[in-house]
Amino acid sequence: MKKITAFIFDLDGVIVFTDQFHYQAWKKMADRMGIHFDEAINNRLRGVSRMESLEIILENYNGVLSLEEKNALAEEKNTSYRELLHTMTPGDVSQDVRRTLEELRGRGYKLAIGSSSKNARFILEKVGLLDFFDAISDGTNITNSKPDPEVFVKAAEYLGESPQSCIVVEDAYAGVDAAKAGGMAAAAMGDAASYEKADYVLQSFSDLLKIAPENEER
Ligand code: B16
Ligand code: MG
Repeated sequence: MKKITAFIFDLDGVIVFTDQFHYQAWKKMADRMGIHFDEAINNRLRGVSRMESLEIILENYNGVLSLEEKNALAEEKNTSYRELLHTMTPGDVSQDVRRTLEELRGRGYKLAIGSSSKNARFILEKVGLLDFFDAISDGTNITNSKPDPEVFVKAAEYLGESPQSCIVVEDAYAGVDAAKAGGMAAAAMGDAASYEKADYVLQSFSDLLKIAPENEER
């Protein structure tokens, strides 16, 4: 097994919890359209791109929409979502997450973001982490979203590391699948913690320190 030299973090559900904002914004659009939408459906949207999320929501819509209409709905949702993101502050990143990131950096690991979101940089700026990571791979630099490995493969590339040297930290089944498809190890938390494909299960974010040896042991 290759030595682990880097961690690639999913954003929503791992570093911050914007899933409730996604839910509220999609719910507002779905209610206006008379489409049934609930938390169970929202769970299926984890790690999935905006347009693919819309397609999942439209499974409950009895009608046919043009691409322009779909784009308008995605835009409507994104506008509501960004209004909610504006309320975020550095306080939205827990002490557990901040301390663990600092400790991993102190142990000499490279740290990257691997998020499907086109709003990733905006979110990172709001919580004061935009300049913290060594690389950011997000929805703006990929053509295929999770479970395709592209976002993580790009993150490893930007870091100058081989996929086998990286551990991906994910909360979504699609994200764990993406990591494995990219040849990386996957540490799962939250929704994905019960996924058998995960190599590590995290009860808390700081559990990462247990799988990240100190410099001298590496
Ligand atoms: P946006 P992640 C994902 O972020 C979210 O989990 C998913 O619900 C969302 O649809 C996707 O980003 C796209 O987000 O509309 O902001 O481009 O978990 O990959 O960090
Ligand atoms: Mg996520």
